[in-house]
Amino acid sequence: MDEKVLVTRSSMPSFEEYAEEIKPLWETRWITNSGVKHRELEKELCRYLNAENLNLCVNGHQALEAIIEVFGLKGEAVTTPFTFTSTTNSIVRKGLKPVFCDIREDDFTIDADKIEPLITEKTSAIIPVHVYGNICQYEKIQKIADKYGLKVIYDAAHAFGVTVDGMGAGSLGDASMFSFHATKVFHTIEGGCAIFKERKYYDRLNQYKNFGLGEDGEIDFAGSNVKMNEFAAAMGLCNLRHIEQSVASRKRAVLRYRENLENVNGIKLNAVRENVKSNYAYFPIVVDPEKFGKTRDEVFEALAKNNIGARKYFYPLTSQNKEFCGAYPASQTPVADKIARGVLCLPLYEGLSNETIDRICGVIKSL
Ligand code: T4K
Repeated sequence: MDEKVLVTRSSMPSFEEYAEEIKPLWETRWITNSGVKHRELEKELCRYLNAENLNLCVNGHQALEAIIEVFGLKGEAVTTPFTFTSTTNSIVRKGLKPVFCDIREDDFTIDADKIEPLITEKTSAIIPVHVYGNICQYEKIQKIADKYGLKVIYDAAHAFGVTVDGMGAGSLGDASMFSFHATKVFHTIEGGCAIFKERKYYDRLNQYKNFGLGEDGEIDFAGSNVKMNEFAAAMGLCNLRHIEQSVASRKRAVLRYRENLENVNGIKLNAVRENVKSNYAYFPIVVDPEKFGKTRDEVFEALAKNNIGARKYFYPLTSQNKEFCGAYPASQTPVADKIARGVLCLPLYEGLSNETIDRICGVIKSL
């Protein structure tokens, strides 16, 4: 049996590099609460992403909840059901009602042309997702938000380092959340950040992520604990030194996949946009059973039999989460429903060899 291939594999610095980075922590014993590594990583990330007001958090999910909290949002948020459940969970956990909007057929992001009819007097935000690093129709979304006075918060968990029209993904909307989870293009083991358009929210999150503690030692509001620790920040500093090489390796892998699968009838690939610089975070395919002759699940099973761990990111739709008790029939978002039934993310990570990619594609083509 061939060696097992998983959907992704964490990029790692050398053990020596990481050991060197964390060595000073044994001298200072300052290992959390906005220490030296935390401050350095914030600065380095601002430089790399050409961003301001970037606030490190314990993970991406908590960063998203924190953004909703510091904006003081209430009521309803228009969002996508085609995402990891974190997006929807954040909305629900912060006491808002998610209102699910359909997605676009070619890049799987929220369909901006379908947002406006979903807005009511209770709507306070639009929370789209740059799914797989595909950038949403940001100009159309902003226009709608401006017209109705809504906040725009991007779930940019997949969009680290992605640029659109020469701008970093983090410069869009009122705020963006990035995930630095172990499975992401850039990681801090667990971690994430919020990037705000306005400085005052960066300051507010600083306080929120440390229990609401003010400079005078008083608790100004009931904050939480969303701080990134020094070992995580140190991992980020190491990984950031190698990010270009890591993305280049992913790019090579994606081009190899495309060469293999571009002309297979019934297999649809992610749309490529001229104005977007990708980070090659995921390699989704969408199986059309009528044209391909097999269902997505049959492709998944065939890969599994060959020790290849593809994943059904993102199936089922988050609107089908049990807590909603069927309140959002999938037929209300028909494109999202169709894509979720056909999508499969193939293995993709730094160092994935061309031979392995050919083997994966060989299994698919043999069907
Ligand atoms: N919004 C979106 C759109 C997201 O995709 C996510 C996270 C978030 C928000 C929330 O951000 P965070 O709070 O996580 O920062 C994974 C990740 O846990 C999750 O971060 C990610 N999205 C989601 C898409 O995938 P699982 O349950 O599929 O991961 P798991 O443990 O099955 O790992 C997948 C593969 O990754 C493994 O087969 C091997 C590899 N792996 C995994 C781990 C944990 C490694 O190589 N190293 C590791 O340490 O959720």
